[in-house]
Amino acid sequence: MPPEESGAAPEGPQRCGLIAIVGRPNVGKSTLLNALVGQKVSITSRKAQTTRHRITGIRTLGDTQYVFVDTPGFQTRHSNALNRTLNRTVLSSVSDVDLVLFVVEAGRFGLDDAKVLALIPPDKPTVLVANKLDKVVRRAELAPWLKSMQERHPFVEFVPLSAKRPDQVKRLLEIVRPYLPEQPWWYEEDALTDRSERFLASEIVREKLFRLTGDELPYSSTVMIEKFEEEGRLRRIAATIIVERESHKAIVIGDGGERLKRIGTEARQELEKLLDAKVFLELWVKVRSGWADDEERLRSYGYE
Ligand SMILES: Nc1nc2c(ncn2[C@@H]2O[C@H](COP(=O)(O)OP(=O)(O)OP(=O)(O)O)[C@@H](O)[C@H]2O)c(=O)[nH]1
Ligand SMILES: [Mg+2]
Repeated sequence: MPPEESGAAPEGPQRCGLIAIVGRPNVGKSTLLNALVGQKVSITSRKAQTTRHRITGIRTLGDTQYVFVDTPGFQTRHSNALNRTLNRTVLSSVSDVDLVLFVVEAGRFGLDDAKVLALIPPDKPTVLVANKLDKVVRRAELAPWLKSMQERHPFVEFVPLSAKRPDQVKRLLEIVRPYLPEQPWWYEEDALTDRSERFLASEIVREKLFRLTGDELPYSSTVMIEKFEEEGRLRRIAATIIVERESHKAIVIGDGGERLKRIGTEARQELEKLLDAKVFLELWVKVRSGWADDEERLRSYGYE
């Protein structure tokens, strides 16, 4: 598309590239993605293993279109079919990108981090993003830690930041830009994600489920959209929350249905903002034991 038609800066050619965001669970990859895109496209929570899918987030600034790929935190602890699937997603994301953002918590590098780093080919340009800088109390210890990180991998840049600080995230965008090749943009200038509204709906319900059940509910719960109907600016959505045990079902429903109601209300409010539409949301809870270790079922639930 010629620049004059796409609204790009007319002076030069367009830049566009793929950037993978990888790291162990819970380091803040999805929070960073949302900050880089400037909109929530990937769900986040205190629970490890929140992200289950490869999610694309797009940001177009000046002549550059950044196409970020959020990935599930790489799993090393349990080997069930779900985790094997998540790990395949991470591996396939790293192979064909222009740049990798390897995310760790500032000042920390454990075995889980090392296992992920070992998967990144040394010749793939990789930026070390030391996130959660706001939580580092002893700033003086950060310089020697960064130096030790230099010895672990040929990183092309070192960026300590907090994903919750927009000014610091903007700097990261500037650092990334030169690594993206000159080529025409792949998406419309205002595109935010390649995911469908239906997918976003299931993710938002899953986020509220995770956030409102705290540590009581094991991570192996999922959400299936049974109905997604568009009538002008109205969306009629029915979703089923799938859990592994009767006891989990009771947790999700809560006393007198209170918790399920809250999950529904919070998900609906957020979806109305995200989709810019009125939303009717129906929620159901079903028990299906062993789904997280059943390859065939995983595929039917949309895991690649
Ligand atoms: N203090 C602080 N907390 C952060 C920062 N970035 C993320 N968090 C928190 O860290 C937790 C995990 O964030 P996520 O973005 O879901 O982490 P993730 O790496 O995507 O996790 P998985 O998808 O499970 O692999 C959430 O509670 C975030 O609010 C940060 O810069 N500072
Ligand atoms: Mg995530």
